[in-house]
Amino acid sequence: MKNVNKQAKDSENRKQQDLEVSKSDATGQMMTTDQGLKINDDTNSLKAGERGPSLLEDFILREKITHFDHERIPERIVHARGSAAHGYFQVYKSMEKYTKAGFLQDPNLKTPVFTRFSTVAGSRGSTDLARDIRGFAVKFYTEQGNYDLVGNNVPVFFIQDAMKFPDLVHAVKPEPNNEMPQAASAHDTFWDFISLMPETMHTIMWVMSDRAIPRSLRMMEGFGVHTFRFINAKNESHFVKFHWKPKLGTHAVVWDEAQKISGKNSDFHRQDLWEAIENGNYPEWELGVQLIPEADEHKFDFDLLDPTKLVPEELVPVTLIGKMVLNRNPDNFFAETEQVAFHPGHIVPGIDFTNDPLLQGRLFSYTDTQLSRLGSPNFHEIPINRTIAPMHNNQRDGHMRQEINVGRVSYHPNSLGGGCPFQAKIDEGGFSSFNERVDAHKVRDRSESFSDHFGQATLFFNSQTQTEKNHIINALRFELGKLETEAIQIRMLGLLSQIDTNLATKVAEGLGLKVPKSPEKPINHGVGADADKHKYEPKKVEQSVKSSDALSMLKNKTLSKTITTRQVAFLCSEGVDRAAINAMKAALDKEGATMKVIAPHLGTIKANDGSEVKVDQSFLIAASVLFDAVYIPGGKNIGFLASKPEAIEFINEAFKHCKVIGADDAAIFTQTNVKSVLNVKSDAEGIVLNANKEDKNFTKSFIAAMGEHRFWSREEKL
Ligand code: HDE
Repeated sequence: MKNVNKQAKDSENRKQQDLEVSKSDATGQMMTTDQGLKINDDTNSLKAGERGPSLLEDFILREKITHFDHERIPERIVHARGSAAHGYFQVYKSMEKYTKAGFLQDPNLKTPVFTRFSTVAGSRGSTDLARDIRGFAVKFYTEQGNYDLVGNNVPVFFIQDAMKFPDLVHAVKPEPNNEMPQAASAHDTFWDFISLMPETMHTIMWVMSDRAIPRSLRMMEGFGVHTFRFINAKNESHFVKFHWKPKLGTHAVVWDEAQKISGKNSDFHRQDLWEAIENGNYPEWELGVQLIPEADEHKFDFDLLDPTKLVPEELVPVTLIGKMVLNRNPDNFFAETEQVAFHPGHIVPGIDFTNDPLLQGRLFSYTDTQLSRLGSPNFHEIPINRTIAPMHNNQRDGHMRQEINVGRVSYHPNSLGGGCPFQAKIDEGGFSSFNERVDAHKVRDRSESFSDHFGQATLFFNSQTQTEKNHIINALRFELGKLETEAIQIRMLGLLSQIDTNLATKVAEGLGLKVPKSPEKPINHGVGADADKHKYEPKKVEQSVKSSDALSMLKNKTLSKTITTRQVAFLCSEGVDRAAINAMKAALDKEGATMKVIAPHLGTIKANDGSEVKVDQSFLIAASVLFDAVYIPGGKNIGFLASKPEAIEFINEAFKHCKVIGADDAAIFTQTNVKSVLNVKSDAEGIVLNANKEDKNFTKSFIAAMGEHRFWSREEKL
């Protein structure tokens, strides 16, 4: 057993060892120029006299400034804002029946991975909490070469054909005349495009749901989106949909919180991921697959090649086949997170593409974009991108080539180099594309089987709890409410009425408009002007599955009750009950949750027993939106906090966002001087009281309530 573990550990470390050779550590070293010349003065430039002009001769100044002048590279055209971590993937049991992919065979093999999460629309410095899809890109450094699973946290995409991707991105990015708004879809150009492209409706439902404002990158699902293929050693194909299921469950914040977090800490997600890994709370996901035999391709109400559709788990269950653990932060953001280059076309034998027209376009785009972003076809040599598999071919030269290819041969076939490098036979691991029969006319067209634009949008909406439906309605009211052009709002109401009449009516109420009686007939603008319009008329196909729990975060079994890594704010001031702090802290520690003492000032405060309590954050810095729950320990504390507007605001906000509030003394909610300013109903759900310190189960009750995460009944009452 020991040997097996060692083998797993060794395989996990292979990429780390590979990166080691490129690391530079200046500890204990002298400063030099790029040429290795030791520098004697890094503060003063070379001048003609103390007060004279700088000399062109100053090669040290020139080198330093020139390097600085060229430090920036173009940010990613989409997914510019991202955070990443290293880790490993391990399969639970051999998947040999379905795929020959090497990393999916041996449960003792740990394949190194580098995973980058991102928002789509914002720039590199934009807020983490934008309403947006999140990228979920995993690079597996397998022994057969790099495999990239470049997915999102939403299982479907806006458009069906790569041809419309530049239009979609132009529409959502800041408007070109004034570069506004940043990292936001709530503006006219986005909704103008969306309202003219009914195929976007299903994904719009997801983006308007709380999936688009995750609580943490560690608490969101991932999806491969497209249908891919698994190919086994007998060359048999199964269609496959990939899922990542987070061990901590799938959780979100609410929109009001998201906007406030953006102001308080725009690195909220990045910091959360970084700190979790630094503290040894390694985030984990299970990889799930939906497998569909080749023969069942046409069995569904939708086309498997259509990326605006998902396969309901009621029709094809998700089988969990392995796990990914992220356990190491990058050493250098630029070298790793910024320079990593993902590409859905990086595959290994055993995995292959389908003819999904969105995927097909992506296969071109990703290498192409690296050429302008990273500047050279040699981007595969950048340490974070290089494979741990042996790499030999006849590609040569180009900007910044690192490899020194020896010998005189750089072509194939050759006899001078003994025919090397050899082509690999299939049984030697050589890749060959799935032998799919394609027999067709060349057409610029789209299949009629892609025409259902509303069926699964309705399925998604119908699958949500009332709370989730309300959040979707409010998100649409917010987004559409920001538009300047009424015609776009009305067009959107027309489309929403095809999904659900109540949804459209509720959104219309918020906008002060009426749902159009005879909405403009949606036209699929994605197809050619002289095409047979009837064929392309968007349809609604009744789905055989009417409601799917897996699509709702609140019904979903992945909504785990664990409170590990959750953050609790302890609101304290002079005279606070020390024993109460200790008891709650100990109980939270046991659950892996963390606490911070929030008080009127930094430094320390005196507890009721005379001891000093260290303050983590003052009210000036802390905010309720940065915490999952609030605890108000007893003592003299209570009277003081009740008169402190910042504390009242803290508690009110936690209540508004349906979070757990625990207090040792009900007085905080009932004192006459605060009653008028405190919006908390002390008998509401999720308010846990330890009146007169009599409740021995208080900490237990508080933790159990935290496991429910939010008490939505309060929101409905508000
Ligand atoms: Fe991307 N996408 N994409 N995309 N995408 C990029 O590649 C593109 C799509 C996704 O962390 C770019 O290296 C086209 C779907 C992620 O580095 C670019 C189309 C899905 C990331 C590009 C799509 C994704 C990208 C920009 C439609 C989910 C970030 C920088 C045909 C399955 C990867 C880069 C990272 C990044 C093109 C649609 C996921 C321009 C043309 C669908 C997670 O190549």
